[in-house]
Amino acid sequence: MKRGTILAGVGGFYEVQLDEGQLLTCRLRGKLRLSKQGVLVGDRVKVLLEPEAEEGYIDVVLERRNQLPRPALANVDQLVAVLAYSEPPPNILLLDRILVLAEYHRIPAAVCLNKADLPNGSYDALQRIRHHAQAYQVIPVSALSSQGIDDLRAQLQDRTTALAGPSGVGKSTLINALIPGQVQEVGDISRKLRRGKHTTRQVKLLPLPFGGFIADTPGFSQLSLAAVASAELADCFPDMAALAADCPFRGCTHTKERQCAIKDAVQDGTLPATRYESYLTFWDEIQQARRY
Ligand SMILES: Nc1nc2c(ncn2[C@@H]2O[C@H](COP(=O)(O)OP(=O)(O)OP(=O)(O)O)[C@@H](O)[C@H]2O)c(=O)[nH]1
Ligand SMILES: [Mg+2]
Ligand SMILES: [Zn+2]
Repeated sequence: MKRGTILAGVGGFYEVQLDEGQLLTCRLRGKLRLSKQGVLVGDRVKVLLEPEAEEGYIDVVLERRNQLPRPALANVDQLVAVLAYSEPPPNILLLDRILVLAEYHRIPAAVCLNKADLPNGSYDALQRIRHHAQAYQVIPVSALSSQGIDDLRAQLQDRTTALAGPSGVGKSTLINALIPGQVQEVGDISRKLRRGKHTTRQVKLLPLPFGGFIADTPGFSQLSLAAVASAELADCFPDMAALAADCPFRGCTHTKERQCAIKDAVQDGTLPATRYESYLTFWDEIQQARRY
């Protein structure tokens, strides 16, 4: 039996890359077909090989380290939130939604700011994102000019990464830049924004030529935070969680309390006001979701 990673699955067939590098089409053994556990892209599996054939059977799914919902993806080492300097301009609330979901699923996160080749406009997007996302590494790149691509490559090497971000920021273009010969569908931005839809749909892990895997996760950023309990929300903001220890009230929600270390930190500039605004927005969203 050999070990491998599930790269994709369609209609009962799974594409598996064996640890030796070989690609196989596999079906599930009967007992797995019936199990509730299911099989996800990213799962580490043991495969039975048909002699002489390029097909196999998935016999065992090894224990998952973690699991992202919709798109269902297992064993993710990091989530990289992709934004653009402009076209579209950075959406801070959406960035925080991705970062909170990563924290909630206990997956390390980083930020990639793409389209560094575009003129910077009236404000410095990189400086603003670096200030806002202090707790995270921010990597400026351009998929078109290859600026910063080496830094991104170093961040991705030998890890399984899920890219998340709004439509049009250049996720597919970045993947094409990282994997020579790979042709991800790249969308015409104006057409896409009008449709409000993502060009990329199915979850698929792509092997990186320098080691590791990458997946595009379209739609991830539209996920709701309803599953997050209000009390857990502050823990999903690592920069806030560190400060919350100084709140005088136990179980402080950092919303209506008169004395609150988080509010003090916003006042004295330790915590970016934009981060706190995202917290309040998500807090309300979670409260609303509870009501139904
Ligand atoms: N100027 C510039 N344009 C870029 C860059 N990267 C991507 N684009 C353009 O941005 C548009 C959208 O790129 P995509 O790669 O399709 O964006 P995406 O994030 O995959 O979008 P969805 O698949 O809809 O989620 C295309 O017209 C790309 O050519 C970049 O670094 N600089
Ligand atoms: Mg795409
Ligand atoms: Zn507080």
